[in-house]
Amino acid sequence: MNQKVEKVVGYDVERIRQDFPVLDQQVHGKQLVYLDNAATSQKPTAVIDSLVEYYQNDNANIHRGVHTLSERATLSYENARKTVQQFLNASSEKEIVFARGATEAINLVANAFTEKLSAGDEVLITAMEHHSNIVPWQMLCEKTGAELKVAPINEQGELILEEFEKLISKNTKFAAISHMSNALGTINPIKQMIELLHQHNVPVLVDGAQAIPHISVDVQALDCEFYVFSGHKLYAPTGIGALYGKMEQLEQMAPYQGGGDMISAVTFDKTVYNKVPYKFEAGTPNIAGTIGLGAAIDYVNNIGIDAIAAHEDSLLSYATEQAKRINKLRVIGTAKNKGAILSFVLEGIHPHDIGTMMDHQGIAVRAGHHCAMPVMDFFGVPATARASFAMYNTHQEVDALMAGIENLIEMFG
Ligand code: C6P
Repeated sequence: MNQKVEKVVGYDVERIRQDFPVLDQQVHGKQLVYLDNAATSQKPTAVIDSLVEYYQNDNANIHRGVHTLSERATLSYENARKTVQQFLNASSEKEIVFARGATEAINLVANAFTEKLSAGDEVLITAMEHHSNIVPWQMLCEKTGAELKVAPINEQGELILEEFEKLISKNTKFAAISHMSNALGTINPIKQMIELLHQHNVPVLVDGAQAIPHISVDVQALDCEFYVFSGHKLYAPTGIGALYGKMEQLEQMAPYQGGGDMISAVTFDKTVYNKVPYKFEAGTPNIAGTIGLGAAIDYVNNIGIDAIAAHEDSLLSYATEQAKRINKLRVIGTAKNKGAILSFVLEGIHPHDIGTMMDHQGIAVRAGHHCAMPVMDFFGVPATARASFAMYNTHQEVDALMAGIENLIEMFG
């Protein structure tokens, strides 16, 4: 490894790796190098144990039974809500709604705004959004006659803030912006963007799916109306995520789905809905997943999100420097403010072949459009290969990635 690389003092990555049993395996006869963390991250033993413990000792439905197991399950579930509240620095745990993930949380909000928008209104997004933060707003526009406006990006993959500002008008009734792009790694100046939107009283949803494992989030300081994320990118199980919403917004919003637990009284004539947040949590939720999310946040807090971010920044800088040495490699997404994602293409090799051939060397990267087809169109590529780093990745793994890429280039001539 290049000796000049700066490592974060006191960050014991080898110790952390021991908490992730899945990392200790061979793939195609090679030590696994897992660099697909933006798709989903691996789970520490503490999270896996929390699921086993719940199913072995406490499994019961919540908010329904008076028996001991149900009380224990309810307590653990509601404790996880408090953990999420503190993690986001929301002012109340009632502002945390559990959902399947970022996608469901965005759809929940878009669905509620159907009642509030009409023809002539506009919804503002950016050109770097994931499909999950495009399609629900397109669907909302189709239903209401509103128009979708898209703020452009530059060749580095950064939002052009002046153009974003120009698109905000008295017609703008909602904005949905990503905190960090999954295809480019760009971190948006969301505080500034929210301030600009609030000058026109526009409510904002921040898609934090990629930011949440890397950036310390304070929803009160950001002052956003909504913030969404998926647990599975934050070392928690799949199928669980959260929506933060300001209480005054959530109280005005229609429920997303009807069913058990979201009601306080039902007759055939009329249903009275439950209070926020339960109004938005119809049916038996992902109880184990929610408890796992709480355990994942505890685990991250123990290491410290700032220490994790510093380590990942060091990996990204190192990878970016090393990538410059490879002539046939073009990095897609070179924003000044970037999270731990290296998207790239190789001259003469299709990204899907990169993905497959890297796997044969034990290296897991994602290849494809990353559910961000408009970003691919902008850069004129069908797809990219993407290496994305997490708290347990090492500088040696960056070396393995670069060696893997050089092998490919040699193989393909
Ligand atoms: N991006 C990726 O490999 P869900 O699927 O609901 O957990 O997350 C959706 C989502 C929303 N916004 C952003 C910025 C995202 O990156 C994602 C998920 C994964 O990049 C899967 S496509």
